[in-house]
Amino acid sequence: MKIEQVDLYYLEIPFIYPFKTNGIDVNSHNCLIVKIHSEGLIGYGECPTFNQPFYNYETITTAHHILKDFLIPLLLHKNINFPQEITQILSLVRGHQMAKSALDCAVWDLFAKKKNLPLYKYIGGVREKVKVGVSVSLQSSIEALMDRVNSYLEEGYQRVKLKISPDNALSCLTAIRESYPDLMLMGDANSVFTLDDMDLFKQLDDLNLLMIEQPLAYDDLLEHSRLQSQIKTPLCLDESINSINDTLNAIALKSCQIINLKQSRIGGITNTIEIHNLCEKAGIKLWCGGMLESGIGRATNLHIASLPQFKLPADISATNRYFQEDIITQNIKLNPEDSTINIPQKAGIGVDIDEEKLEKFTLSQESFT
Ligand code: OSB
Ligand code: MG
Repeated sequence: MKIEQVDLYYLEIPFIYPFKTNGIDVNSHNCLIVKIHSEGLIGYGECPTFNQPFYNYETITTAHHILKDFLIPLLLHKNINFPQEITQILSLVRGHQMAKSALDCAVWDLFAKKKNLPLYKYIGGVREKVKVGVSVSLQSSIEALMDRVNSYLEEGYQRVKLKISPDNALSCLTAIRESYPDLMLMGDANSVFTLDDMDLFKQLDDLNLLMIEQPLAYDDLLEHSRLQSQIKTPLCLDESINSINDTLNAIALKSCQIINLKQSRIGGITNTIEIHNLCEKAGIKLWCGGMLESGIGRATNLHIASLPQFKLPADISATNRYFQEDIITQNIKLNPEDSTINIPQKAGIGVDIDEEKLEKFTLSQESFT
Protein backbone atom coordinates (compact mmCIF):
# COMPACT_ATOMS: atom_id res chain seq x y z
CA MET A 1 0.00 0.00 0.00
CA LYS A 2 1.35 3.42 -0.89
CA ILE A 3 1.46 6.02 1.90
CA GLU A 4 -0.33 8.77 -0.02
CA GLN A 5 -1.07 11.31 2.71
CA VAL A 6 -0.58 11.71 6.46
CA ASP A 7 -2.76 14.05 8.54
CA LEU A 8 -1.46 15.02 11.96
CA TYR A 9 -3.77 16.43 14.65
CA TYR A 10 -2.89 17.82 18.06
CA LEU A 11 -5.84 17.39 20.40
CA GLU A 12 -6.86 18.25 23.91
CA ILE A 13 -9.87 16.32 25.26
CA PRO A 14 -11.17 17.22 28.77
CA PHE A 15 -11.33 14.42 31.37
CA ILE A 16 -14.35 13.92 33.59
CA TYR A 17 -12.02 13.70 36.63
CA PRO A 18 -8.44 14.98 36.83
CA PHE A 19 -5.87 12.17 36.66
CA LYS A 20 -3.17 12.32 39.27
CA THR A 21 -0.25 10.03 39.88
CA ASN A 22 3.27 10.44 41.21
CA GLY A 23 4.49 13.39 39.13
CA ILE A 24 1.51 13.68 36.77
CA ASP A 25 -1.58 15.82 37.36
CA VAL A 26 -3.73 16.42 34.27
CA ASN A 27 -7.24 17.67 33.60
CA SER A 28 -7.34 16.73 29.96
CA HIS A 29 -5.90 14.18 27.56
CA ASN A 30 -3.40 15.73 25.17
CA CYS A 31 -2.45 13.56 22.24
CA LEU A 32 -1.54 13.44 18.58
CA ILE A 33 -3.78 11.57 16.16
CA VAL A 34 -2.55 10.49 12.74
CA LYS A 35 -4.63 9.53 9.75
CA ILE A 36 -2.81 7.71 6.96
CA HIS A 37 -4.50 7.62 3.55
CA SER A 38 -4.00 4.81 1.05
CA GLU A 39 -6.16 3.28 -1.69
CA GLY A 40 -9.26 5.13 -0.50
CA LEU A 41 -8.85 3.78 3.06
CA ILE A 42 -7.80 5.65 6.21
CA GLY A 43 -5.76 4.14 9.04
CA TYR A 44 -5.76 5.74 12.50
CA GLY A 45 -3.12 5.91 15.19
CA GLU A 46 -2.67 7.81 18.45
CA CYS A 47 0.46 9.12 20.16
CA PRO A 48 -0.66 9.46 23.80
CA THR A 49 2.37 11.14 25.34
CA PHE A 50 1.96 13.87 27.99
CA ASN A 51 2.84 17.57 27.83
CA GLN A 52 5.57 16.98 30.42
CA PRO A 53 8.31 14.32 30.40
CA PHE A 54 7.20 12.91 33.79
CA TYR A 55 6.21 9.40 32.63
CA ASN A 56 8.79 8.91 29.88
CA TYR A 57 11.08 11.36 28.09
CA GLU A 58 8.72 12.10 25.22
CA THR A 59 6.32 15.04 25.23
CA ILE A 60 3.72 16.23 22.76
CA THR A 61 6.26 18.77 21.50
CA THR A 62 9.06 16.24 20.96
CA ALA A 63 6.66 13.75 19.36
CA HIS A 64 5.29 16.42 17.05
CA HIS A 65 8.81 17.45 16.02
CA ILE A 66 9.99 13.87 15.47
CA LEU A 67 6.88 12.96 13.48
CA LYS A 68 6.88 16.07 11.31
CA ASP A 69 10.61 16.38 10.66
CA PHE A 70 11.73 12.73 10.56
CA LEU A 71 9.16 9.94 10.79
CA ILE A 72 6.51 11.18 8.38
CA PRO A 73 9.12 12.10 5.70
CA LEU A 74 10.62 8.59 6.07
CA LEU A 75 7.24 6.98 5.32
CA LEU A 76 5.57 9.37 2.90
CA HIS A 77 5.12 8.00 -0.67
CA LYS A 78 6.69 4.64 0.26
CA ASN A 79 5.10 1.45 -0.99
CA ILE A 80 4.54 -0.90 1.92
CA ASN A 81 3.98 -4.61 1.39
CA PHE A 82 3.63 -5.66 5.03
CA PRO A 83 2.98 -3.56 8.16
CA GLN A 84 6.08 -5.15 9.74
CA GLU A 85 8.20 -2.99 7.38
CA ILE A 86 7.34 0.16 9.32
CA THR A 87 9.56 -0.50 12.34
CA GLN A 88 12.49 -1.13 10.00
CA ILE A 89 11.89 2.06 8.01
CA LEU A 90 11.54 4.15 11.17
CA SER A 91 14.51 2.51 12.92
CA LEU A 92 16.81 5.23 11.60
CA VAL A 93 15.32 7.36 14.38
CA ARG A 94 16.48 6.16 17.79
CA GLY A 95 13.89 5.92 20.55
CA HIS A 96 10.78 8.13 20.37
CA GLN A 97 8.63 5.01 20.59
CA MET A 98 5.36 6.85 21.23
CA ALA A 99 5.81 9.03 18.16
CA LYS A 100 6.60 5.92 16.09
CA SER A 101 3.68 3.95 17.51
CA ALA A 102 1.09 6.34 16.07
CA LEU A 103 2.31 5.65 12.51
CA ASP A 104 2.87 1.94 13.11
CA CYS A 105 -0.67 1.47 14.47
CA ALA A 106 -2.20 3.51 11.63
CA VAL A 107 -0.47 1.28 9.06
CA TRP A 108 -1.64 -1.92 10.82
CA ASP A 109 -5.18 -0.47 10.84
CA LEU A 110 -4.89 0.22 7.09
CA PHE A 111 -3.74 -3.31 6.28
CA ALA A 112 -6.45 -4.93 8.42
CA LYS A 113 -9.01 -2.70 6.66
CA LYS A 114 -7.66 -3.74 3.27
CA LYS A 115 -8.01 -7.42 4.28
CA ASN A 116 -11.47 -6.57 5.65
CA LEU A 117 -10.58 -8.14 9.01
CA PRO A 118 -10.88 -6.75 12.52
CA LEU A 119 -7.34 -5.96 13.65
CA TYR A 120 -7.35 -8.66 16.36
CA LYS A 121 -8.07 -11.37 13.80
CA TYR A 122 -5.38 -10.00 11.51
CA ILE A 123 -2.74 -10.20 14.29
CA GLY A 124 -3.80 -13.58 15.70
CA GLY A 125 -5.94 -12.53 18.67
CA VAL A 126 -7.89 -15.29 20.36
CA ARG A 127 -10.79 -13.59 22.17
CA GLU A 128 -13.69 -11.30 21.31
CA LYS A 129 -13.87 -9.51 24.64
CA VAL A 130 -11.17 -8.39 27.00
CA LYS A 131 -11.14 -8.60 30.82
CA VAL A 132 -10.51 -5.08 32.12
CA GLY A 133 -9.89 -3.18 35.33
CA VAL A 134 -9.61 0.42 36.37
CA SER A 135 -6.60 2.53 37.33
CA VAL A 136 -7.64 4.84 40.16
CA SER A 137 -6.14 8.30 40.27
CA LEU A 138 -4.43 9.41 43.52
CA GLN A 139 -7.09 10.66 45.95
CA SER A 140 -6.91 13.27 48.71
CA SER A 141 -7.89 10.88 51.55
CA ILE A 142 -8.67 7.24 52.29
CA GLU A 143 -12.40 8.15 52.42
CA ALA A 144 -12.24 9.72 48.94
CA LEU A 145 -10.34 6.66 47.69
CA MET A 146 -12.88 4.29 49.20
CA ASP A 147 -15.77 6.23 47.59
CA ARG A 148 -14.11 6.13 44.20
CA VAL A 149 -13.28 2.42 44.45
CA ASN A 150 -16.81 1.61 45.64
CA SER A 151 -18.34 3.40 42.67
CA TYR A 152 -16.04 1.60 40.19
CA LEU A 153 -16.92 -1.76 41.77
CA GLU A 154 -20.62 -0.90 41.54
CA GLU A 155 -20.13 -0.22 37.84
CA GLY A 156 -18.74 -3.75 37.49
CA TYR A 157 -14.94 -3.42 37.41
CA GLN A 158 -13.39 -6.51 39.00
CA ARG A 159 -9.75 -5.41 39.15
CA VAL A 160 -8.55 -2.24 40.85
CA LYS A 161 -5.14 -0.60 40.52
CA LEU A 162 -4.14 2.07 43.00
CA LYS A 163 -1.38 4.58 42.47
CA ILE A 164 0.99 4.09 45.41
CA SER A 165 3.95 5.81 47.06
CA PRO A 166 5.93 4.85 50.20
CA ASP A 167 3.69 7.27 52.16
CA ASN A 168 0.31 5.90 51.17
CA ALA A 169 0.84 2.30 49.99
CA LEU A 170 0.23 0.41 53.20
CA SER A 171 -2.71 2.49 54.43
CA CYS A 172 -4.53 2.64 51.08
CA LEU A 173 -3.99 -0.96 50.02
CA THR A 174 -4.83 -2.28 53.51
CA ALA A 175 -8.05 -0.25 53.65
CA ILE A 176 -9.24 -1.61 50.31
CA ARG A 177 -8.10 -5.15 51.12
CA GLU A 178 -10.00 -5.15 54.45
CA SER A 179 -13.21 -4.12 52.67
CA TYR A 180 -12.70 -6.48 49.74
CA PRO A 181 -10.76 -9.60 50.75
CA ASP A 182 -11.09 -11.27 47.32
CA LEU A 183 -10.73 -8.29 44.97
CA MET A 184 -8.03 -8.40 42.30
CA LEU A 185 -6.03 -5.52 43.81
CA MET A 186 -2.66 -4.09 42.78
CA GLY A 187 -0.47 -1.02 43.22
CA ASP A 188 1.37 1.03 40.58
CA ALA A 189 4.30 3.03 41.98
CA ASN A 190 5.53 4.79 38.83
CA SER A 191 9.11 4.44 40.12
CA VAL A 192 8.87 6.22 43.49
CA PHE A 193 10.20 3.42 45.74
CA THR A 194 13.79 2.33 46.34
CA LEU A 195 15.38 -0.80 47.76
CA ASP A 196 15.50 1.08 51.08
CA ASP A 197 11.75 0.42 51.27
CA MET A 198 12.35 -3.33 51.67
CA ASP A 199 10.50 -3.55 55.02
CA LEU A 200 7.48 -1.94 53.40
CA PHE A 201 7.61 -4.36 50.44
CA LYS A 202 7.65 -7.27 52.95
CA GLN A 203 4.54 -5.85 54.65
CA LEU A 204 2.80 -5.48 51.29
CA ASP A 205 3.53 -9.17 50.70
CA ASP A 206 0.79 -9.99 53.25
CA LEU A 207 -1.94 -8.22 51.24
CA ASN A 208 -2.25 -10.84 48.50
CA LEU A 209 -1.76 -8.28 45.73
CA LEU A 210 -2.09 -9.32 42.12
CA MET A 211 1.21 -7.52 41.50
CA ILE A 212 3.22 -4.37 42.22
CA GLU A 213 3.85 -2.33 39.08
CA GLN A 214 7.12 -0.47 38.46
CA PRO A 215 8.22 0.17 42.07
CA LEU A 216 11.84 1.15 41.28
CA ALA A 217 13.60 3.46 38.82
CA TYR A 218 12.17 3.94 35.32
CA ASP A 219 15.47 2.85 33.76
CA ASP A 220 16.28 -0.01 36.12
CA LEU A 221 16.27 -3.75 35.58
CA LEU A 222 18.93 -4.91 38.03
CA GLU A 223 17.39 -3.63 41.26
CA HIS A 224 13.95 -4.91 40.25
CA SER A 225 15.57 -8.32 39.91
CA ARG A 226 17.08 -8.02 43.41
CA LEU A 227 13.70 -6.96 44.78
CA GLN A 228 11.79 -9.76 43.03
CA SER A 229 14.12 -12.35 44.53
CA GLN A 230 13.23 -11.14 48.05
CA ILE A 231 9.43 -10.78 47.90
CA LYS A 232 6.52 -13.09 47.02
CA THR A 233 4.33 -10.52 45.27
CA PRO A 234 4.86 -10.63 41.50
CA LEU A 235 6.62 -7.56 40.11
CA CYS A 236 5.34 -6.01 36.90
CA LEU A 237 7.40 -3.65 34.75
CA ASP A 238 5.94 -0.68 32.89
CA GLU A 239 8.35 2.26 32.35
CA SER A 240 11.44 -0.01 32.28
CA ILE A 241 10.34 -1.89 29.15
CA ASN A 242 10.70 0.28 26.06
CA SER A 243 12.04 -2.18 23.51
CA ILE A 244 12.64 -5.78 22.53
CA ASN A 245 16.11 -5.59 24.08
CA ASP A 246 14.71 -4.31 27.39
CA THR A 247 12.40 -7.32 27.37
CA LEU A 248 15.25 -9.75 26.68
CA ASN A 249 17.30 -8.17 29.47
CA ALA A 250 14.40 -8.29 31.95
CA ILE A 251 13.83 -11.96 31.15
CA ALA A 252 17.54 -12.79 31.52
CA LEU A 253 17.81 -10.87 34.80
CA LYS A 254 14.46 -12.16 36.19
CA SER A 255 13.45 -8.55 36.86
CA CYS A 256 9.72 -9.24 36.73
CA GLN A 257 7.05 -11.93 36.38
CA ILE A 258 4.65 -9.69 34.50
CA ILE A 259 4.87 -6.90 31.93
CA ASN A 260 2.35 -4.10 31.49
CA LEU A 261 2.54 -3.88 27.73
CA LYS A 262 1.60 -0.56 26.17
CA GLN A 263 2.00 -0.66 22.42
CA SER A 264 2.72 3.08 22.47
CA ARG A 265 5.64 2.70 24.90
CA ILE A 266 7.37 0.13 22.71
CA GLY A 267 6.80 1.66 19.30
CA GLY A 268 3.63 -0.05 18.09
CA ILE A 269 2.16 -3.36 17.04
CA THR A 270 5.09 -5.08 15.31
CA ASN A 271 7.18 -4.78 18.48
CA THR A 272 4.16 -5.78 20.56
CA ILE A 273 3.86 -9.06 18.68
CA GLU A 274 7.58 -9.77 18.98
CA ILE A 275 7.64 -9.01 22.72
CA HIS A 276 4.44 -11.03 23.14
CA ASN A 277 6.09 -14.06 21.57
CA LEU A 278 9.25 -13.68 23.68
CA CYS A 279 7.17 -13.46 26.87
CA GLU A 280 5.06 -16.45 25.88
CA LYS A 281 8.24 -18.54 25.61
CA ALA A 282 9.69 -17.16 28.85
CA GLY A 283 6.48 -17.56 30.89
CA ILE A 284 6.12 -13.83 31.53
CA LYS A 285 2.46 -12.87 31.79
CA LEU A 286 1.25 -9.77 29.96
CA TRP A 287 -1.60 -7.36 30.30
CA CYS A 288 -2.47 -4.33 28.24
CA GLY A 289 -1.73 -1.01 29.92
CA GLY A 290 -3.20 2.35 29.04
CA MET A 291 -2.18 5.98 28.63
CA LEU A 292 -5.70 7.39 29.17
CA GLU A 293 -6.11 7.22 25.40
CA SER A 294 -8.94 8.59 23.30
CA GLY A 295 -11.25 6.06 21.65
CA ILE A 296 -8.69 5.58 18.86
CA GLY A 297 -5.84 4.41 21.09
CA ARG A 298 -8.17 2.43 23.35
CA ALA A 299 -9.69 0.61 20.37
CA THR A 300 -6.18 -0.32 19.19
CA ASN A 301 -5.36 -1.53 22.71
CA LEU A 302 -8.49 -3.72 22.86
CA HIS A 303 -7.40 -5.59 19.73
CA ILE A 304 -3.88 -6.11 21.11
CA ALA A 305 -5.23 -7.42 24.42
CA SER A 306 -6.78 -10.29 22.47
CA LEU A 307 -3.35 -11.93 21.93
CA PRO A 308 -3.03 -15.18 23.93
CA GLN A 309 -0.32 -14.19 26.44
CA PHE A 310 -2.40 -11.21 27.65
CA LYS A 311 -3.56 -13.15 30.69
CA LEU A 312 -4.41 -10.45 33.26
CA PRO A 313 -7.06 -7.67 33.19
CA ALA A 314 -6.20 -4.64 31.06
CA ASP A 315 -6.06 -0.94 32.02
CA ILE A 316 -8.69 -0.24 29.38
CA SER A 317 -11.80 1.28 30.90
CA ALA A 318 -15.10 2.42 29.43
CA THR A 319 -15.41 5.83 27.75
CA ASN A 320 -17.33 7.20 30.76
CA ARG A 321 -14.36 6.55 33.05
CA TYR A 322 -12.37 9.14 31.07
CA PHE A 323 -14.44 11.46 28.87
CA GLN A 324 -17.82 13.11 28.56
CA GLU A 325 -17.17 13.41 24.84
CA ASP A 326 -14.72 11.30 22.85
CA ILE A 327 -13.55 11.53 19.22
CA ILE A 328 -15.11 8.26 18.05
CA THR A 329 -18.77 7.67 17.19
CA GLN A 330 -18.92 4.48 19.29
CA ASN A 331 -19.26 4.46 23.06
CA ILE A 332 -16.85 1.93 24.61
CA LYS A 333 -18.89 0.21 27.34
CA LEU A 334 -18.14 -2.15 30.21
CA ASN A 335 -20.01 -5.47 30.41
CA PRO A 336 -20.76 -5.33 34.15
CA GLU A 337 -21.51 -9.05 34.48
CA ASP A 338 -17.91 -10.09 33.80
CA SER A 339 -15.82 -6.88 33.78
CA THR A 340 -15.09 -7.12 30.07
CA ILE A 341 -15.16 -4.84 27.03
CA ASN A 342 -16.12 -6.16 23.61
CA ILE A 343 -13.57 -5.78 20.84
CA PRO A 344 -15.07 -3.83 17.90
CA GLN A 345 -15.83 -6.31 15.12
CA LYS A 346 -15.64 -4.07 12.05
CA ALA A 347 -12.51 -4.04 9.87
CA GLY A 348 -9.30 -2.55 11.29
CA ILE A 349 -9.58 -1.03 14.75
CA GLY A 350 -13.32 -1.07 14.10
CA VAL A 351 -14.25 2.41 15.31
CA ASP A 352 -15.03 5.58 13.35
CA ILE A 353 -13.80 9.09 13.98
CA ASP A 354 -16.51 11.57 14.88
CA GLU A 355 -15.19 14.37 12.65
CA GLU A 356 -17.19 17.04 14.48
CA LYS A 357 -15.67 16.05 17.82
CA LEU A 358 -12.23 15.75 16.25
CA GLU A 359 -12.53 19.31 15.02
CA LYS A 360 -13.89 20.50 18.37
CA PHE A 361 -10.88 19.17 20.30
CA THR A 362 -8.19 19.96 17.71
CA LEU A 363 -5.66 22.64 18.67
CA SER A 364 -3.68 22.37 15.43
CA GLN A 365 -3.61 20.24 12.30
CA GLU A 366 -1.27 19.64 9.35
CA SER A 367 -1.39 17.44 6.27
CA PHE A 368 1.61 15.94 4.47
CA THR A 369 1.20 14.90 0.84
O1 OSB B 1 1.58 4.09 34.91
O2 OSB B 1 0.16 2.83 33.97
C1 OSB B 1 0.58 3.96 34.23
C2 OSB B 1 -1.80 6.56 32.77
C3 OSB B 1 -0.90 7.43 32.22
C4 OSB B 1 0.43 7.19 32.37
C5 OSB B 1 0.89 6.08 33.07
C6 OSB B 1 -0.01 5.18 33.61
C7 OSB B 1 -1.39 5.45 33.48
C8 OSB B 1 -2.45 4.64 34.06
C9 OSB B 1 -3.85 4.77 33.46
O3 OSB B 1 -2.30 3.95 35.04
C10 OSB B 1 -4.29 3.63 32.64
C11 OSB B 1 -5.50 3.95 31.78
O4 OSB B 1 -6.64 3.84 32.27
O5 OSB B 1 -5.32 4.33 30.59
MG1 MG C 1 2.18 2.06 35.23
